[in-house]
Amino acid sequence: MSSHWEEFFATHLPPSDFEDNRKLLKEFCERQNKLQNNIVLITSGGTTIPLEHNTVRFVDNFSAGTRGSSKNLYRSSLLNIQNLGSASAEYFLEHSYAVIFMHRQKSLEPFTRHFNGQQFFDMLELSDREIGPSSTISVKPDSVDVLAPILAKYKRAAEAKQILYINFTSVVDYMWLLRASCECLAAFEKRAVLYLAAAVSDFYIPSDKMPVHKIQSGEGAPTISLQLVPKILAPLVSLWVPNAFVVSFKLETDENLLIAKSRESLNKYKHKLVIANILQTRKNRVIFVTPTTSYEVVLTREQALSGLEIEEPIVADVVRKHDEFVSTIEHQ
Ligand code: PAZ
Repeated sequence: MSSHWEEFFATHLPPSDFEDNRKLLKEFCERQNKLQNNIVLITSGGTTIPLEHNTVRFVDNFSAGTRGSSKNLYRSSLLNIQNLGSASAEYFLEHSYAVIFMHRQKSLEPFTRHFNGQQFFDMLELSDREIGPSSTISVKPDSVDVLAPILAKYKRAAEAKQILYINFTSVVDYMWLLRASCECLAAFEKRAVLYLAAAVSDFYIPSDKMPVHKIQSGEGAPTISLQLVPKILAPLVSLWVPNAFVVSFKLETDENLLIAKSRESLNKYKHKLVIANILQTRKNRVIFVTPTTSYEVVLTREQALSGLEIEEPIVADVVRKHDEFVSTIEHQ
């Protein structure tokens, strides 16, 4: 009998651009593996579950995508500082990791997350009111200090081909891309970190139970029956990347459940670390839960005002734990 996750893949088609992404992943990983680099897969942003095959309506999971991408260099009005996933990507790059940034389409991305569209335009100056062939665009002198360090880091990562961007929308896209990423990461063995910060739907409507066309309101309020999404950490840890350093995130709204649920997850899937957070305080406080310990990483108000982001100490701690894990294995 096939397991729940095997049945999921057997009954849900991959996204249409799946083969292109698989090729990109393969090329990126082969190159990074030849260079003997450490690598991190960061998942960031929320997954959707469509209510119709021709999707007009869908249910979304909360997540701005900050954790994966962020760097709150300046807490001024110039910068957009939302998103965990995108923040962490910048810090892993600083620790010389190659980064696969697997994110929800249109959620925050590393580097560009610092500027929302209008704020970016406000930093630029146009030479003439009447646009002509000699018109030029420049950065306003008082914005150079803000833009230059981020641009320099972006260019460094791009030129070194140190980061690969892959995007998903639905939970089905996410599952296929996650498995394809793991297929490539397996070769890195202990040098791979999985940093699973995406907010993945727990419930969905299976493909064969979903209407093809838009649900008609004239037919009355629909009764929607959801099923459980397979717990993908189970095959991921035990089969796909058994030698990697796997970190999952746990989001709760009830503080009383946070540690217990994180421990439950560690006991069940046997990965290395759960980073637990509460919805309202996730930008200032997380709890690192390992099989034997739990401790808080907290950002004080002063630190936040001085521009520090919580993802900086989070990533520093994950990197330290990953180093320890690698050296423990080497000494066995
Ligand atoms: O993307 P964001 O910075 O707004 O939020 C990050 C987060 C809360 C989604 C992440 O830290 C997290 O807890 N992810 C796991 C979610 C879950 O338990 O499904």
